[in-house]
Amino acid sequence: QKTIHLADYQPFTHLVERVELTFRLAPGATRVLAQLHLAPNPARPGRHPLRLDGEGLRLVACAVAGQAVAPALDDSGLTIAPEDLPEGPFLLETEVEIAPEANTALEGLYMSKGMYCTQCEAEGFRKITYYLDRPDVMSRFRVRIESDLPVLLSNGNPTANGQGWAEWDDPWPKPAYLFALVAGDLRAHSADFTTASGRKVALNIWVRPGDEDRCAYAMDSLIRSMRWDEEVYGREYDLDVFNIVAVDDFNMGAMENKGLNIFNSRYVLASPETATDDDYARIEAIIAHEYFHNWTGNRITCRDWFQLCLKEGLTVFRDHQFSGDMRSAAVRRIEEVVALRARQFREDAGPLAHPVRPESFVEINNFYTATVYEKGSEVIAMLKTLVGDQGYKRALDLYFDRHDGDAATIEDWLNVFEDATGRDLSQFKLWYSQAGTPRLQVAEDWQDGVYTLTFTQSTPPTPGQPEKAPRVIPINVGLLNPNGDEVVPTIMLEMTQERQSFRFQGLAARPVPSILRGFSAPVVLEREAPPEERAFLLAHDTDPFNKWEAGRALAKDVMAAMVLQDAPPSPAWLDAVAAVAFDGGLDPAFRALCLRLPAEDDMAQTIHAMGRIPDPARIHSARRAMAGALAIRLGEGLVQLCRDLDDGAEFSPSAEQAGRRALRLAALALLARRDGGKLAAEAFAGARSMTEEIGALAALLDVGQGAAELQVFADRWGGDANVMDKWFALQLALAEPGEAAELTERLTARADFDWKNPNRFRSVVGALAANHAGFHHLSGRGYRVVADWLLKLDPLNPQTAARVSTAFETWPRYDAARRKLAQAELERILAAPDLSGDLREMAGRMLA
Ligand code: B3K
Ligand code: ZN
Repeated sequence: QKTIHLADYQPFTHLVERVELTFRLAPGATRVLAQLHLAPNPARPGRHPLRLDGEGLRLVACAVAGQAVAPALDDSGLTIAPEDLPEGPFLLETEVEIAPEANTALEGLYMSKGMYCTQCEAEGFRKITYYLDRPDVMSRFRVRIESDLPVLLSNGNPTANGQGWAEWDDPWPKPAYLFALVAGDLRAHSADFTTASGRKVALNIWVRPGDEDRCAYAMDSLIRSMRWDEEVYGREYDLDVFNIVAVDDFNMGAMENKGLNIFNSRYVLASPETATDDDYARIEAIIAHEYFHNWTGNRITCRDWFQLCLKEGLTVFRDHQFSGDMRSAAVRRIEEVVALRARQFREDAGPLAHPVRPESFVEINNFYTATVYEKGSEVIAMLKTLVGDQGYKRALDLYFDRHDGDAATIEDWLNVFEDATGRDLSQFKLWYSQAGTPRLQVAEDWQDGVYTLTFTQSTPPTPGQPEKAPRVIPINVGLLNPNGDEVVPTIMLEMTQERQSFRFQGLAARPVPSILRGFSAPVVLEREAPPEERAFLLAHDTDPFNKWEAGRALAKDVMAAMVLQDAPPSPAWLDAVAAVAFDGGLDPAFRALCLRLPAEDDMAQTIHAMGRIPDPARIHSARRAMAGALAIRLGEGLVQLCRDLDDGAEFSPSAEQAGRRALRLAALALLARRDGGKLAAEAFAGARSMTEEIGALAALLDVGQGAAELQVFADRWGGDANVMDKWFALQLALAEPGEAAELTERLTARADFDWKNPNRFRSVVGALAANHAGFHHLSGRGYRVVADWLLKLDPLNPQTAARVSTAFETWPRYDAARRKLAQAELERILAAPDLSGDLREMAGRMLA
């Protein structure tokens, strides 16, 4: 298998002026007729053969300028010799046959429950027809679909249709990865939208019959996204229709195909009875994300796949801004950082660490990572902090002006910022090329009324990058008086050197610093502080992120001391949490976040960063003990809290109500530790929403109860795959460490464990891998069961197998016994005959 390098980029030999495609759909034998209007690319002078990508296609016919030719065929495409090509522009016609019903990889054209659908990003179009399947080759597509199915969709605007056929025309040139086609017996939930300049757009969400009444929230999110992009970025929608299709078998969340977004049904369908508040928030965010791609990704796309963060980092940043505007910005920011640490910091600390813009890859699908997406977004957030809101706005206006219609690069992106703001971003660019999470150490000095903060930055080695240069780090800092008043409101300190001091004058007393407010840079702040100071900031910090962060740091200090020194849960921490939990002046969603204990995997990462070896079993017991101590400390107040928060109001998915439910369920879970789950059982029986139903069930399972409720839940929801995924995942998330692997074996033996469905596979195998103490159990069974299932899925769906395999990425941080067990499983995977390139690359990198 070949490694592709960024440094080898060359424009393609040919340009595609127009593409006409005809699909004659049939499950076992679909015919695809392609007419490509090609021309030599002036950027590549000389005569070149024509190389087209193609995989798993049966070539039926091929003609150049009307003359049949016999191209050279191989596993990855076809080549037509220069002598067989005219000198100027010419028409290439091909006809191929493919079998969508046999496509289990869910890439290219495949079938899901009788419906045809496509997934082309990154390199799926080559499984549909022979083509120049790379993002810098952009063309106008016209599509004709022939099928008896009632709904036939493709990109762009509908132009004509009749009995058994439909035609679509996309006026916007696009790379093949944005191509989409859907055919099925579908129903629409429709609405209209009028853009700022008066264009009428028909909006449709297409679902299976019976699901129409679960689309309202997705539609509402879409309309709000469209308005927001006009108001905040001045970006209007550019077609007459915008279609979204929900499909049950999908390898990821959703896909931004031009004018025809395709979604995993779990990120579209929602009703109070079936979707949790988290589901609602995620639907809103993903609908927005895919919609925002219309400008950041589609109108301006990537030159090559190394530039993936150009569209993904920016679009994640935009969907974060949007969610922050729609909901509590503070709560959203905390949730973003929790997710960033759980996924991206974890990736950055292990064998899969790579820069936001990688320099080489084997399988590009393996690089749709937390680093490209989430760290890519954080890098843009820093850029905005550094150039200011006005500078950011000028730069983005220039970006859209200058690059509309382009396949652009990170260099283009940074040039726009340099030109719009006059800043030199050469050092900043290191954020794109250096992997690893910087560590930031802080020293303080207080003398003669001058307070000095001295920062030192360093980044641990990552694969292929032993040495790192100092980066630009925007550090937002505020200072508080010992009485809790803010004496210096947030200012940005711009760190550019390895070690740098910043002075504050005119202070009456030694201040308490609040450092890295709003999490202004994706770094690990290594600053030891006494519990009193953390508790002080939790009580007084005016920055909501750092207020939460102080509580989180305190909880981690406590957990680390319990794990490493057998210390008891500290009263200082218990008091501090109690104060927040019962502070009616604070947002309930914020209080709920403060009650959440650090995750076990996150704790393992922290302990490892302290230079110690994490013991999953000890971390698990410590976390349990912390919850138990908290339940005792909060006492009867919890009952009152549950009562106060249950106001009987009619369900709304609003952030306010969701926050109240979150706090109530957090209290309920703690109470279960005191009353053995009595109140939780009542809450389950009286649940009026899926949030309450699953929340109460979680509280029960967490204290070893809930067997009867599990059965009730399965009887009630057995016919709803999206809801049942929660049932599978929850049991595994809360399984005892020694029982998780065995439970997985029981659940995977069930008839409804449809392992070829990625959602179900992730809800079970992925959930076992996410049960920290269960997966890393010393018996080695967790590792073995996950590896067995990866090997079973790989031949059918390598993309999802490779994705779930990242469960193993943390193996080097554990003790010798666990390392040996995990390594043996990775070696077993690597040795499997006919292993996919996807999984081979992942296992290989994890073992390197
Ligand atoms: N761009 C797609 C992801 C494609 C993943 C290909 N393996 C969804 C998104 O980021 O919006
Ligand atoms: Zn995206």
